[in-house]
Amino acid sequence: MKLSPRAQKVQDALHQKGLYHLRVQELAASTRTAQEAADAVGCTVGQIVKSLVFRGAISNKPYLLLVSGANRVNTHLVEESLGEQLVKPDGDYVRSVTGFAIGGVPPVGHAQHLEALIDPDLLQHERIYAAAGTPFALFGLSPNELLALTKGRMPHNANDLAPTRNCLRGMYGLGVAYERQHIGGRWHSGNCCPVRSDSPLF
Ligand code: 5CA
Repeated sequence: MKLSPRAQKVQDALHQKGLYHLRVQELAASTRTAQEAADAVGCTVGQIVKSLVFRGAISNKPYLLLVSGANRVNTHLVEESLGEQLVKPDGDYVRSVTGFAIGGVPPVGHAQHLEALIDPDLLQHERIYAAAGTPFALFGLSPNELLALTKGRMPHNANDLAPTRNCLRGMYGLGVAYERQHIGGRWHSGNCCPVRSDSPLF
């Protein structure tokens, strides 16, 4: 079926990035909120990628926070990681930097470049779902594809490690951090160790 113009824009952006197998789906049910999106595709809310736009108070630049639908952003910790305070912008700002209205903001295909930060909790799922331009559109992808599409970085631990061996600690509930290593373009499982049960930034 023919996609609506906003959803088609996201599909085109996926094609431009060479990910031809990723397909935007327009649904009859609302995907405006993470819970509605999860209900519409039949996944858990943690598998929904929230695409949240913030503005740097000093740099004035927009940041894209890609957050699991199960989590809330700890803005103080993100501010510490970025080195500047964040302002939650209004809908007009979100539309001007992304080209999309709140409720349908996708992780790709924006009007301008947005530096992206990714919630490590998204990496624990095989398949995740992100908004695709409208409050009725989504596309499914793997966490690695989200990393590749957005060039997003994990806002903790990943920074100071060599690019060929990026380690990160995703939080896997029950106070256990599961260490993974990114080697040669693939994620490898590492050791399990007990740590704080709250995710550092999200
Ligand atoms: N389609 C769904 C699931 S992918 C979606 O877009 N969810 S979302 O979480 O990425 O986008 C909605 C988010 O936009 C809300 O969580 C909230 O952080 C933000 N938002 C909602 N209303 C406003 C507003 N008036 N001003 C600024 N941000 C808002």
